[in-house]
Amino acid sequence: MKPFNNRFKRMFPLSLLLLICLLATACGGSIKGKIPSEIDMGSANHSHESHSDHGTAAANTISCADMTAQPSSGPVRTFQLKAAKTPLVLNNGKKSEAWTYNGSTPGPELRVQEGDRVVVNLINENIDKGVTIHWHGVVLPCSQDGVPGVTQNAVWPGEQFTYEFVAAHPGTYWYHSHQQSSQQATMGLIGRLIVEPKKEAFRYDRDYAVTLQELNDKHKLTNGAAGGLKLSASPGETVRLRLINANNLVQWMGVAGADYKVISIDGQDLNGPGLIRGEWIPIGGGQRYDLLFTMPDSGQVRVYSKTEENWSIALGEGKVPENVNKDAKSFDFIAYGTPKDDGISPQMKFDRVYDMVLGPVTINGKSGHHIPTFMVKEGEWIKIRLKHELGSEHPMHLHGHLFKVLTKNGEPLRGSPIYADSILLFKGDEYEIAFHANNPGLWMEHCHNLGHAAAGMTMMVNYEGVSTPYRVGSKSGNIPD
Ligand SMILES: [Cu+2]
Repeated sequence: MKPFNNRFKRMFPLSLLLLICLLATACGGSIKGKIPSEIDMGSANHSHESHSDHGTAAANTISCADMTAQPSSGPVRTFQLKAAKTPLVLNNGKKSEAWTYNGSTPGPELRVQEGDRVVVNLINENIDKGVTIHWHGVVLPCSQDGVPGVTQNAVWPGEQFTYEFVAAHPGTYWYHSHQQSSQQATMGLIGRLIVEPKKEAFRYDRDYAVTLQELNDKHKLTNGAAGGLKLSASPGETVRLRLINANNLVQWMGVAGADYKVISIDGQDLNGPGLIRGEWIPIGGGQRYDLLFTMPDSGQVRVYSKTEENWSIALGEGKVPENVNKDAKSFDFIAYGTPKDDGISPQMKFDRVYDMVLGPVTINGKSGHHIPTFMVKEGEWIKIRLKHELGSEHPMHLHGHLFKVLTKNGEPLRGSPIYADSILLFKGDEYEIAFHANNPGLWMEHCHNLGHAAAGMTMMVNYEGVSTPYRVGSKSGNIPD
């Protein structure tokens, strides 16, 4: 915690910043109000409205719509998700408007095995503005990514769309509508996707996945429950707790009553994670952290947010453990776990290097479709240097790939390799990340504070030679914030 006078000195710039953010958000709103009629997100420069032949792929390109799941030999798991307006009565008796998949928010937890072929039939019953499903963090073919106006058209009331992909990477994922997602995720169109591994790297007796969400900007829910969640666990049992932050803002999560390990970030296992005592874990919007701990003899472990007492999970019965020290340090993966050489290093040669300079709601000083696309070619190694210059936290999320974190604030990572689909930047932070361009398509990269995304903090990483028949804009109604 900063001394008070220090905090006081920061008040003025802070309020100024707040004003800038409010103005930027308001401008974002009006940009959205005047959204261009038709934008081709598949072109290298989509700063101007497209006048190309609608629906035809340009010469010598492959359409994203034709990039579908390869044949696979694993079992097929079929689900149906129906999006509908649902008046909810929460467990605390309060009523809330909600938009749900299958009548609840979060929607059903989909649990599959690594290698399974996942088939999900989405039906839109009555969400007027259209819906999609984006499989957050899952590496899948372009046509299955659920981005309206890029990989498909929004699914309108009475329509349906079937998603199909192979769950190749085990881990903790989630799904949400990517049509006007800042509104639709908040209204409840979210759910969990857990891909269980064929061979488990860690041993545990209990496996729980928990979604933190703020429904309708009012109700802080933990797996849909207001006022916290209770889960069973007995002394001596080992628990894997998969935390999913489906909220826009960073949550600082603490574990009271047990030492713990961070075994996975964004669904990707860490190598040789060590025991942690205290420490607040900053989980950015859209990010997932899996924790592993053994239940103490005293009976209870409490995992909870530093700032929101309703985001709290009590595991087991017995004596309530002492809280984590409010001033305890933050978890940092820079030196956590054991190094493992995978051949990807800050020193290696990259085919292309791109910069992303983040402002309050801008990338490289620009907004939305005016942000120049990062073009890549299949087979290349790409490095992105991110720098957060101004504004609140930005959890930057890349679709269709897992990237590796190379450096943080100029220093190479010294612990476990970190692979992720999002990187959380606080003001002043700099990261270098790298990915192999091995999944041709048209991929969004955006802030997962979805309010920031709606205000323009969203851009494209496009492969050369890939086009889309779909269009973003007022004409199609596809609005993929
Ligand atoms: Cu942001």
